[in-house]
Amino acid sequence: MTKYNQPGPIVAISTGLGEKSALGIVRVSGCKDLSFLNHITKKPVSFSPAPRKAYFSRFYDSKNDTLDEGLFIFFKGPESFTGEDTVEFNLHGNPLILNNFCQYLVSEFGFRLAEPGEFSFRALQNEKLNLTQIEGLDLILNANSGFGLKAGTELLNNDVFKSYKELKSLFLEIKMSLEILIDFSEDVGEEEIFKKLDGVHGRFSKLINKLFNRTQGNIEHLLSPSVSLFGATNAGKSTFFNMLLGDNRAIVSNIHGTTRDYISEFIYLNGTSFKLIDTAGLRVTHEEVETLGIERTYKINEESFFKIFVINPFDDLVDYEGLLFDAIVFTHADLPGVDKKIQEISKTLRGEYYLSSGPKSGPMGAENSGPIGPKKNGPMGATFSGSIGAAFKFDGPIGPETSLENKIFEKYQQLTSTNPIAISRHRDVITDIYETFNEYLSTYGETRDCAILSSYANRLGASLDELIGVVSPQEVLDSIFSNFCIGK
Ligand SMILES: Nc1nc2c(ncn2[C@@H]2O[C@H](COP(=O)(O)OP(=O)(O)OP(=O)(O)O)[C@@H](O)[C@H]2O)c(=O)[nH]1
Ligand SMILES: [Mg+2]
Repeated sequence: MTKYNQPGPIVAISTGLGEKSALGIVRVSGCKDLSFLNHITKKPVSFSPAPRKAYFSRFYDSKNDTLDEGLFIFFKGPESFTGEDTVEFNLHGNPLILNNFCQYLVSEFGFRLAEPGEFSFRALQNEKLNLTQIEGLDLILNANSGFGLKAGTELLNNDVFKSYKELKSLFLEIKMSLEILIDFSEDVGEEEIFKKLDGVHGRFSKLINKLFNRTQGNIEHLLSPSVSLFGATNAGKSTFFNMLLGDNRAIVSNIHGTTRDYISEFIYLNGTSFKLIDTAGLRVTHEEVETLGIERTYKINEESFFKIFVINPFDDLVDYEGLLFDAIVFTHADLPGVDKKIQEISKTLRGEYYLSSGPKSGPMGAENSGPIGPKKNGPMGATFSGSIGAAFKFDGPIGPETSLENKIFEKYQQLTSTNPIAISRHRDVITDIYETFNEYLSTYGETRDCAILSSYANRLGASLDELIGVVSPQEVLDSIFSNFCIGK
């Protein structure tokens, strides 16, 4: 964090730098006066911009050449994002213009190019935002899913923070009661204090249990949910990938091992973006590069949010030990005899399946992937993940209840319905508080030893301060701010 601790004026491009765009924003903060603005706009020394008012101007360099023209808005500290005097310039979005503009301020007026997240760091330092809000901002800026956006907004709006503060104030009541118990129990009466403690414990338990429940489940998957296709070589994964994408993105051929490295593209299902991943086909190989590709397939399978096992029903079924799946897609459904083949496989492989009949079949859905065979075993229940290794049991065929798209979205909704806590730092500290509090409670129930209870209370206090962001270890701050983009 030392790199952020240098005061002085900073400048950065605050909009995306990836592509040329109509507009781009350059932001400066911490300028000691606005004389630089008079220079670059050629306005008289007497000109002083009113805060929060947009001015149109041309911007000049020292040789009187035009850098660009656009709007500028002055925000007087502390009424600004960083809490310092800030100016935002709305320029044309060509990165060349934006970079030249920044470089000019650096070379002529003593600005420094901001580090990633440095504007937000100053906002934290000047108490414009608390640490939880900064983390929310980070989520909003980097979210790849509706869940990430919603969770980020909740943090930025301080909704979660309110629960943390409530937990802290309940803790202070506990701590206070313990101190009275140690120092003044004779004056107040032990029974009276225990009665009060019982009540606060109940309220603390209720709140920490509620928060702890929101830390459960595989939440990391929800921030950037991916849908992966895996299976044997030539199963038809790349064909199916292209079909879902509506584009011939992946190479398809009848040569085994065509896809050697994974390929990913974003697809949108019911307004949420999912990363669709086509992987290297699985087979026994001694070829070095293909082996590396297959290792990646296993890793992707482990990390994916929704895993689709793609099977050509005319091939022998292979038991891929350790791989998991949420649904099966049988390809080659356009070929005669496919029903019989699927019936045979369904005797050994259990899971919900969908049919794909190559590129001719159009998008999948209930119409062209209806159930085949008797649905005598019904759906596999709420968690329909299976293990390929463990799945070779006779359970009879189970057809899909709904389209594959809905199935993916259903799983997504199921996991987000508990309103999980998106930030792993919060989940870790909440778990720590939950565990320490339960240890504290059992000591309270067994011995009521004030010395031990106080030591638990001290631990709880430290964790609560960490949760609220009063004390944030250096590495936590470093990891939060290094994740930010430049100009934020
Ligand atoms: N008739 C028919 N042919 C298909 C279907 N799906 C794939 N194929 C053919 O099967 C062959 C293999 O398809 P790919 O999509 O490349 O298979 P893959 O699973 O990606 O294979 P690898 O990349 O080697 O792992 C190609 O010749 C495809 O045209 C299908 O549903 N019906
Ligand atoms: Mg392929």
